[in-house]
Amino acid sequence: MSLARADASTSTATAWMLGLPCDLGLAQRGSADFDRWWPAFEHPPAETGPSVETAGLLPAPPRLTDESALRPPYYLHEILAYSKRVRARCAAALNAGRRPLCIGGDHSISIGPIRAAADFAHAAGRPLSILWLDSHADMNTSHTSPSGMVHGKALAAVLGLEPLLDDGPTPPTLAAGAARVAIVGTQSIDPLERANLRHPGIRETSLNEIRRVGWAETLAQTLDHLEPHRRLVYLSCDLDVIDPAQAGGVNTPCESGLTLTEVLEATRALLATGSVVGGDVVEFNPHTDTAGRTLACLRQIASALGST
Ligand SMILES: [Mn+2]
Repeated sequence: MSLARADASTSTATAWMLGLPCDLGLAQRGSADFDRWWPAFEHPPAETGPSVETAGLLPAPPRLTDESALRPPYYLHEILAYSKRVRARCAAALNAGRRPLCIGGDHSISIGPIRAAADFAHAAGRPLSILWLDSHADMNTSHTSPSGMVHGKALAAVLGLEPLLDDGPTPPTLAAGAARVAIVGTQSIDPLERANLRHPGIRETSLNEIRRVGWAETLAQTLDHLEPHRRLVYLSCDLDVIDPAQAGGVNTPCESGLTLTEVLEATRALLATGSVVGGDVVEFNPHTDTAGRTLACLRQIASALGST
């Protein structure tokens, strides 16, 4: 694949927006009902910009009628099957010169688009970085997860550390610490999960650390680690990274968080490097949203991610 083709699917490429209403990655329902809000994304107001192409919704497998017998690993097989379909759709979009933008769903939906972006980066001869904006690290595996729920294993699965979620060969750009990963805004990491953060290439910045060094310095250090001048970068935004006063309509809110403005600054700073190969905004739960505030955050971040 030529470098010119790789450039076509970075920040300057047309964003290709796919709705992924899925809540199989956790016990709580709600994120799958995002499909009711999809029309507002499919027919966006002018501020979303004319460059966003909408690819429609890809419905997740249904939940079982009787969930009383459910135990970890919950819907792992269904999520894996769904993830493979998402990966294939995103791979086709990337190869057509589009920049995937996946919205809605719990964080398990990020596995497919990131692994597709990693395949694409490998073919383009570029290493990959991931910016993971999240109050949680999502680095649990079956050995460390207290709940067993897949949305808390999403980043581990992306990096090929959770064999049960192996959706195909781990791209060389993700294997053996090849990727640079910045997890930014953490407030809650499970005790055993912390050991998984010692994986090479991972830099974790807690909310406490951010408030100590300041947001501008955090952003500068994060961009330094992600090396967008030589790497393609994927941005995954879990809405629970935002303070619940602004975005409480999420599945696992924490006490505090970044401001929406800070998240938008990070998004725009990354896009300005011209190296963004894809992105997602996840964990919106309409059932716990108040006055559409979280939906408004989702729209603004998606809009920023979709702009060229
Ligand atoms: Mn998450």
